Amino acid sequence: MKKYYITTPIYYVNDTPHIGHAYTTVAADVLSRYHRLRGEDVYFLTGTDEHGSKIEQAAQKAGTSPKEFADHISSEFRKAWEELGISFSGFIRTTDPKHESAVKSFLQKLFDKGLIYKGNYSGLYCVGCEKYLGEADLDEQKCCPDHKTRPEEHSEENYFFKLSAFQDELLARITDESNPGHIAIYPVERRNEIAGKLKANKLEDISMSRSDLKWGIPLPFDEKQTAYVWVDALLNYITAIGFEDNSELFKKLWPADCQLMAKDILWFHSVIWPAMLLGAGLPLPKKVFAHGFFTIDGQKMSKSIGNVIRPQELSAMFGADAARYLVLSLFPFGADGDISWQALKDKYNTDLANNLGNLVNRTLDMLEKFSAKLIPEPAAASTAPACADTILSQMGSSELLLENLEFHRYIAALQMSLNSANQYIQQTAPWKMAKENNPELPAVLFNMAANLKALTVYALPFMPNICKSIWAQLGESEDIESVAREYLSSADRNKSKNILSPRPGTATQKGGILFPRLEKK
Ligand code: ME8
Repeated sequence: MKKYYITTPIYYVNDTPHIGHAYTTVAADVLSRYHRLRGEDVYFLTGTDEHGSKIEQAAQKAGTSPKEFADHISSEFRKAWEELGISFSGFIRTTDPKHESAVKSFLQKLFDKGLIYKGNYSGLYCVGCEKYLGEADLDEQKCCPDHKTRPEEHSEENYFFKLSAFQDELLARITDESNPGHIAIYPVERRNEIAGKLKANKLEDISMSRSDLKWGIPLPFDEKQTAYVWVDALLNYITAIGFEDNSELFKKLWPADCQLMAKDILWFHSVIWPAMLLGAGLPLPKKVFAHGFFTIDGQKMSKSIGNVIRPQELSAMFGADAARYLVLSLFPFGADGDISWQALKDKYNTDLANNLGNLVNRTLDMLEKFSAKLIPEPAAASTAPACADTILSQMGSSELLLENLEFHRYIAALQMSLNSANQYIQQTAPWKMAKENNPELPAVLFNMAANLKALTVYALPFMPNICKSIWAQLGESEDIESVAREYLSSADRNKSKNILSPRPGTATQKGGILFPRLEKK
């Protein structure tokens, strides 16, 4: 069985989750669900990043200990992911003793190899970014442009990681696709940016410990210092799956197949992380994908502006499944974009309330009216055109879009197929056929049910609960996931498409409105 190991960043616990975190996590979930349906052995890791100055300061402000603070916010992330139907396999916290111990063994390994050495560092540290900034990174007010705060002067004796030793190897692994240890960075423009930086500038060694910060993992070779929060955090991708014991899970899963994040932290994932792995003699992730950063109503999302959107608010407004679909539908995954409540509502009304909601409604309505709620027998010699086959083949070729993380285009393809299913009803006009006692009516009603079933298979990774409910309305007693997996993982889909065919005689059960229309205001 092919394995698929996918990760999200582990999120800082200085604040509760927002739509940015949900964006990456939902994307990872959709991919996980799709790969599971393809019959792959999927492991999906997410979690929380709990050490460092940022968390220490947030806890202090809240008048509690960093651990208590982290416990609370980490559980908020878990809750938010549960609400959004995130099907993670593992949830790592960097305060897990297993993680702490594995970080120590990894760092000891690098130290023993002479890749970590003691030195003096002085620089400007931005707590918001949890990194040192150079003078050139600051704005005119000498502030961090992202956090609008003045970085703190730090001058201390600490440990350095020999990042500079890996410059050539990194460049080769990033740019040469024929290299067996190639790390594919996507989108390609970002790959070029990273490669350009590696070509143009000499990599400098990085400070990898802090002498004045207690809230971190003590270094195994100098207990007075703690590991730099990014070094600690990046290691989660291997500590969570049993790196320290070289477990069966670790041997099976590593290297990761897909690591997701936004462009803000691509340098850490495409340069520092691979260098750490090279240092330890481990393979590099196969693919690193940095999606864009979005603004809300044209502005950076921030608590002080008051425009932060929380996942719970999205679920309350649209329902969890629709929220999952909507966040991935507005702009291409690799690009920057703008989000607004209005754009989300408009998309909800067009794609879900009008297109999908209507299709479900009309299909179930007509089965009730013209077929006594039963899936009819399609006449053997029917001449009614079948549309489900076209949907299956169109969506089948769109799967590549999903594999390439082009959610936005995949969603557009799904909408096209929904349109054709709605047009099918318009063109065949079952209400007229009923009036005219047209003998093809049962075949048309059967086809309508078949279209809907085909579409749910392809909407399933985005809207698992809605699709389950549509199946229940169609009277399907079999689990949609098992049936969809049987179809999508079969070697010959033409042969296996019968398993998606509605069964005549099944009693349907019209449910309530799936997507109530939202008014403009
Ligand atoms: O950076 N647009 O954690 P973090 C799109 N702990 N995505 C966004 C976003 C936005 N406006 N805001 C946040 C950290 N994200 C580290 C990671 S990993 C070893 C350590 C998403 O809580 C996006 O995935 O600041 C981004 O990379 C991540 O949240 C940053 O989360």
